[in-house]
Amino acid sequence: MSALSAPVAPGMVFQGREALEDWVDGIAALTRPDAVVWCDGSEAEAELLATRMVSDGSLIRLNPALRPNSYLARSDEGDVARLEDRTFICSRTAEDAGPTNNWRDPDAMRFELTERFAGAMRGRTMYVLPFSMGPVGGAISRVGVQLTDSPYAVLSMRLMTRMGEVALAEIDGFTQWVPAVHSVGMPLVDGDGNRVPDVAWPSNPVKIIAHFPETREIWSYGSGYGGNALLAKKCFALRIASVMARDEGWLAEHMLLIKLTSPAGRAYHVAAAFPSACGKTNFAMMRPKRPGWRVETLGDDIAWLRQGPDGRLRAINPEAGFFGVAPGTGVSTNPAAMATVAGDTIFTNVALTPDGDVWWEGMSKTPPEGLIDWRGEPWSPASGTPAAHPNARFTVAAERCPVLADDWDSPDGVPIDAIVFGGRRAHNVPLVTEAADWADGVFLGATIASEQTAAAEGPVGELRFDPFAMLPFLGYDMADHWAHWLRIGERLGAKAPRVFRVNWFRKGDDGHWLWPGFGDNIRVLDWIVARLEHEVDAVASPIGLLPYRHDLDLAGLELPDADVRELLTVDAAGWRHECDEIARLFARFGDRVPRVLARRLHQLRWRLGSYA
Ligand code: GTP
Ligand code: SPV
Ligand code: MN
Repeated sequence: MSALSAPVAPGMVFQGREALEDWVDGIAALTRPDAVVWCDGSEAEAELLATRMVSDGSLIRLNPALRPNSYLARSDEGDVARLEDRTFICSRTAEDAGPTNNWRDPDAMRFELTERFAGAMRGRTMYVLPFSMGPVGGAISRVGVQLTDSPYAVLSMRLMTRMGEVALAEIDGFTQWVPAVHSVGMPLVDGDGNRVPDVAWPSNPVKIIAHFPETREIWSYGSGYGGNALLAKKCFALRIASVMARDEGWLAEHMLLIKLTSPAGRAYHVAAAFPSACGKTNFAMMRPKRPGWRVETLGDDIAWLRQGPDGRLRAINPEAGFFGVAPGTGVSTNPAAMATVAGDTIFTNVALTPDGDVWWEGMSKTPPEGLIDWRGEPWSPASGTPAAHPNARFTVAAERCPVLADDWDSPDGVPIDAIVFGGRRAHNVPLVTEAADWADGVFLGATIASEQTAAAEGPVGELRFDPFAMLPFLGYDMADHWAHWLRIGERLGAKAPRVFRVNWFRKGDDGHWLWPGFGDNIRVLDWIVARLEHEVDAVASPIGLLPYRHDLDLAGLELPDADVRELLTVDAAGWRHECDEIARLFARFGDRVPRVLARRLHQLRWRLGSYA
């Protein structure tokens, strides 16, 4: 096997149709599938694949009367989330990947991948998935091609991207495309050449998600789940795209995108970065609890932003679907998401009801009787485990969303009025603050911290810094990313969007949420719009501009006075401690930290020193 040379030599250019065909042939020669199928992205093709998966037991067809054209997949228990310690950035130098990424020497990684992928697809079909990130032919859009031996990945990529003929037609003689190779790492032929039976969720105990920033390549082995397998998403649209964006002067960010219309009838576009499982999908589909406001969805996870010819920052959602967290999603918290997943949806790792529908924690107060849990076992509340995996997800096309904005696939994107940073913070971070200027905004983004969630393997609840909500998703050095943001701001000048920080997750000492969240978050957007329109003043504090209490619409909430005070005040002692943590974060990057940010930290400490 090792006699096979790596099919992709460093320096190879992934450009044009002929190179694409050569590359597909080369990967097929390495991985040795039984067949190679170029996917056209059609309905008929998807139906055929799904039907085949239902008959081989890798998908469960849900009751068409309750959940038309929808399926349930159950993953292997060892393959339920992104694996950050198996995700690698293989830039030429370790310095370029930075201290927060797992760096691997590209030649060593290429050698390992060649060994692992040799014969990895034996007995399976290799699917060729051309896809466009962003509206086909759009100014900010890019194309990629994923090769995969997972039909689940094919069905998901068809929902998540503009996949198939439309994207292939974009690849002419000059088009550069991003190559992405994916195998679940479980060939159906053993070492002696004998066929082995398939399993419902093939995967390999060894998992590698590798990125080569210089050649823009993605190689993923051993996992079929989410961001590990749908390579257009985090691998391309964030890790590889962030490197392209650095080199070309734009931004690829872990951000939702909304169109917000005020009671006055004015429309604004807002981009917001929150770490994984911290509320982007909910924010993106918010049903405002205050009259006259409207929130419409453009994207729920990733935004590509670029300065337009008019000098303003414009953004697109490069994706075409949602891969959303199921638990916690219900008609009271996110009715738009519930309507979106009413049909044409793939559910993964949720529970199954006796009548063939799905259920998860938070969908309703009391679980239906006779549930089968995400592992396929009978379940009751007495089981003591969740019925749906905490990182159970739905995969569905954006077009199904009842509150999708009409300009969601505008080829030139939408102009951004405000950027919002957030995280899951039980303490310290107020409900909302505004950055004094762009550099302050970059400081807010750089110092996002959040309690860890189930979206990745790791200790849930532990506080960690997640700068720009990009810690697991940036393809280069994090401090260089901050410098890049500062440069973008210089170029935008007076046309730069205003920057805010929010926190929906503040808790009281007894553990209750101080803020109702969800549709009531519109009250915070209301204040943000009032600031954009210069309608209200703000209180200067060491950590940013805070709302005057009387400028926040709290009508009908009946929040205890003490809770409101806690949501809007700055605890100097807590922030002095936070400064120590930020200093430790900055120290990890040495002198790559932009001087402006180091100076802001210094100033923050001084201001806190004299703050009661
Ligand atoms: P990824 O897809 O992993 O990037 O996640 P996301 O950022 O889109 O998070 P999502 O909107 O799916 O929310 C994750 C969890 O946070 C769910 O369980 C939600 O119920 C919960 N959540 C979202 N918004 C709020 C809020 O305003 N308040 C509270 N308390 N919880 C929220
Ligand atoms: C996240 O973890 O931020 C997700 C899910 O959006 S995944 O696609 O698995 O990365
Ligand atoms: Mn995400």
